[in-house]
Amino acid sequence: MPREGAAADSMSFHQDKLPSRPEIFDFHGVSMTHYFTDNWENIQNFQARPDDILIATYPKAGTTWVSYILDLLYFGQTERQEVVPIYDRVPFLEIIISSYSGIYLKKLLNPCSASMLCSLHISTPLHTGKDLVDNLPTSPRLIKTHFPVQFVPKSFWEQNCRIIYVARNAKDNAVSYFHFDRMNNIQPEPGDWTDYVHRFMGGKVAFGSWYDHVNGWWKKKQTHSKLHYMFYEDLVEDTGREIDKLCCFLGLSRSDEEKKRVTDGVHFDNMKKDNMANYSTNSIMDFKISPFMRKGKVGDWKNHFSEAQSEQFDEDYEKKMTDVTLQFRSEI
Ligand code: PPS
Repeated sequence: MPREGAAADSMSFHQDKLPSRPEIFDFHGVSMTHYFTDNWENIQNFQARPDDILIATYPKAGTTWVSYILDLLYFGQTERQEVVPIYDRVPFLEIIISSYSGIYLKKLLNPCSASMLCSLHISTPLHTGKDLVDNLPTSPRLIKTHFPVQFVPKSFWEQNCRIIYVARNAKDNAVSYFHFDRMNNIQPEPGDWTDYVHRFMGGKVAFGSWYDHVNGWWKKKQTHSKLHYMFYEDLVEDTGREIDKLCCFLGLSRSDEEKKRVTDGVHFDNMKKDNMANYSTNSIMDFKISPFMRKGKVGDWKNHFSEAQSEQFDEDYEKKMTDVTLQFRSEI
């Protein structure tokens, strides 16, 4: 359970001061940090709307990519894309950090973006992902979560919302998460790579076990028909094909030309140089350590895992991933 006073801690740092690294603790059986549990009651009581779309992932599985695809499919390339970062267009529901959004919004408050934000009815400062969702001017609302399936607020199920789950092979996911934890000041200290692999295998990272996460959501797909389960590797292999599937799932008819525009717009190289997609406006991340848009590849794990680590990982994987209907590709 969360430490007492954790909420107060999280609210206590100033906009210009970096927060200290949080500790991992057990929260209802899942490793979490207080940044994602301090707003628990409010999140559990969150009122979803029937047309809300939830983008659910284990961290580093392709959330931003799919968020950007959906944002473009629904709202096209507008001025909004030029001034509002993706993390404010598709808010991270469970996050709570004092001035988290305030930092972003403050940075955006040049005369042009300030008037844009006003016209979008976005006020500043906003303190939680939920506040951002509640203030979203768009319809549908696109919402991001990293929660394991059992933590999702019940109103999403009651309202029968469409949910898109993105999964990524365990080894690349671990590598991406390791570099993210190195550069993100609100993530726990990752330690060195060897330690990290063990922590990842043991589920001792924020949002818990990758194995439980991907399996939990896979099982849910059997009973919730409005859940589209997709894979990062498929997106890399053929982004256009996956966008077609998304359109089908969402009941969207878009011309080939529009879909091509989206496919091109969300190419890794384009997103990497787009300041509204690449998190460069986010002051809790240190890009000198590692960029958010890092490599965007399948198989980068080969540059990190030693042979012995890979063997040990595979052995452990076989024991945990017993459902043969859920298959990942760690190379394409
Ligand atoms: S987060 O912080 O959990 O929301 O991160 P998330 O967006 O889920 O994952 C970040 C990784 O996704 C890669 N990415 C992409 N790959 C290919 N193409 C595109 N367009 C793309 N956009 C994001 C990003 O580079 C991170 O992976 P790594 O392996 O670290 O490069």
